[in-house]
Amino acid sequence: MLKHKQLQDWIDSVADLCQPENVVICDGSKDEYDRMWRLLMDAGVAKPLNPERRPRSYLVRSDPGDVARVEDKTFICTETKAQAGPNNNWVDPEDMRATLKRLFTGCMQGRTMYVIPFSMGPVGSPIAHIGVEITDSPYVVTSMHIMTRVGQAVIDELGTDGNFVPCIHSVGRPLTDRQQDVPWPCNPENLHISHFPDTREIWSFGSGYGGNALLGKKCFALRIASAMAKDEGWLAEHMLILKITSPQGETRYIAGAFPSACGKTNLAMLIPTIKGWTVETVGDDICWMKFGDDGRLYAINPEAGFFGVAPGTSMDSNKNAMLTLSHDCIFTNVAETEDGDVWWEGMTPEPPAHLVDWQGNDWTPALDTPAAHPNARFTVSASQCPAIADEWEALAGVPISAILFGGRRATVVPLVNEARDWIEGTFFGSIVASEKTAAAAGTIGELRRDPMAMLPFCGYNMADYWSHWLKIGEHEGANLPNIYYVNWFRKDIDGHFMWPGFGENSRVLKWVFERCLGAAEALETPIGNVPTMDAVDFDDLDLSEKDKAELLRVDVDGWLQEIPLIREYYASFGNRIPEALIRQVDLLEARLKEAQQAVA
Ligand code: SAT
Ligand code: MN
Repeated sequence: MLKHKQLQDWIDSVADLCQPENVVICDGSKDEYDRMWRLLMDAGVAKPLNPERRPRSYLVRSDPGDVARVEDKTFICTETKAQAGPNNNWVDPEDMRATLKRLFTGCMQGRTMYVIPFSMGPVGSPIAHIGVEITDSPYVVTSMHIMTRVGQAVIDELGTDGNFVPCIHSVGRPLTDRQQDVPWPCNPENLHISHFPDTREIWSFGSGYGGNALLGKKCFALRIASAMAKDEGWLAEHMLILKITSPQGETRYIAGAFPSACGKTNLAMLIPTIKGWTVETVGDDICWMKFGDDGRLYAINPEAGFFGVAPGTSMDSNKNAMLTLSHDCIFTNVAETEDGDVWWEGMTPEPPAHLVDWQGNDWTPALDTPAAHPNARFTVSASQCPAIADEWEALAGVPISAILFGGRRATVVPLVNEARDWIEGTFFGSIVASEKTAAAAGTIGELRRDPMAMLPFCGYNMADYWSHWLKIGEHEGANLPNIYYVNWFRKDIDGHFMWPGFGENSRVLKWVFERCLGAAEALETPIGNVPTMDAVDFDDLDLSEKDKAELLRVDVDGWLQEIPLIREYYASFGNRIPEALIRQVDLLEARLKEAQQAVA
């Protein structure tokens, strides 16, 4: 019996509903972790990797029908459809409860129900929050051990009446009549990833993979937490957190939101190419920020591990990640080498001559299928990262000096520009987009908007979320971070990337850092403050003067072409769109027209 009556009652009620064979309260111990792996190996879903190459590491192959987050089966169940907004799939809470009751009744028959008390953020931090995940998947237990803080310390922190977010997960495959289990049980036909932001509940059915099943991550730390943050006056964001230190030993913390496939993990673990500067990692995916007494925003990484995309990760693209993965790591859906190690596309310039692919079949480079699934993942403790900052578990969090927003833009958007104030910064965040197609010169590719990189992760109406951002800006005594829009992905007319990216992005971080100290030069332009040519450290870079100028150019015509697209996008949110953002578009348009006339 737990001391926390509400927790015990909830566990009992879920057990009554799901009818597991037995119930285990997880303690987060090494022993428990090893026990889960023995179960997974017996089930034939996991195998240990060669201990001489990857000590204490495992390879897991999921069902080929369960390989990624499924956004069209992800639901936000608020009282009204408008509260969920056009950015979410809404289902009436009563209807969803009826569906879930049907699905979850008896769904754990023949299985063990694991109860995982976990903390998002260091236990005892005022910025952290606690959840309890119930699951019938031992793979989820092992992953939660790495991705969150699990165990008795969390139960102690909860005391007799502490708050927790209840997270219920089932793979949705009861084992009735001693039926033989499959290696990776799942139920894709009945997939439901359901959130109830008002009552702060998560119910996930049918998938064992990633964010569908590790409910602390996108479900809690973003969708539910964004709703909590709105009510309580803080921010739950899809952002990396990094620490940058100058040659003089001055330190600043920067957060950054980027849509997927923009190199967020690489930026979080970047190795600067400019002399004397260092970058360290605080977090690679999620950032919770609350106001400190000094009016600054203090951030924690609520996670304890990295759940990163393996393909494309190499000693060139992200050395720190590669070193992090050298031991005590879970690999899911990567390829296996002949000597019992792992491989994925992009890890080495040439693939090995023979592999076993992510589905367990023989693979050679002659085949035109990928050896690793494109969404193959590593799961690894953040503490193993050679670049992890000492204060990554600081209870008070770290004070954020700058926030970066960025998408993949072949055109229009310069390397970096700075918002004049928080409102303009919120505006920048709201219009973040990536171009779907590599645009030809002079045209804009089709834009996929991903405001604040939160489109799949905001647990309520995006327009209300922008209002919340604006409200944060009005916080009494606030001393807010500067906000920047960055773009590493500009292309020239021949379609080549103009900016080398990766470690060279440290040059932009340096300018941002110096701006925060009031040191670096900028020109006030229609789109905000853009660095002067001399203000960015381009030393020793193989870039022509023309390219440098182009990277920093304010493309007045291009921006003017975007104005109607922004208006159209805002209009899709109806009258919930904050006035202040419409005003930003008006002001931007007026400034651009003025600039256009000045040239003409
Ligand atoms: O599977 S996760 O949602 O955790 C990862 C991602 O899609 O970004
Ligand atoms: Mn993410």
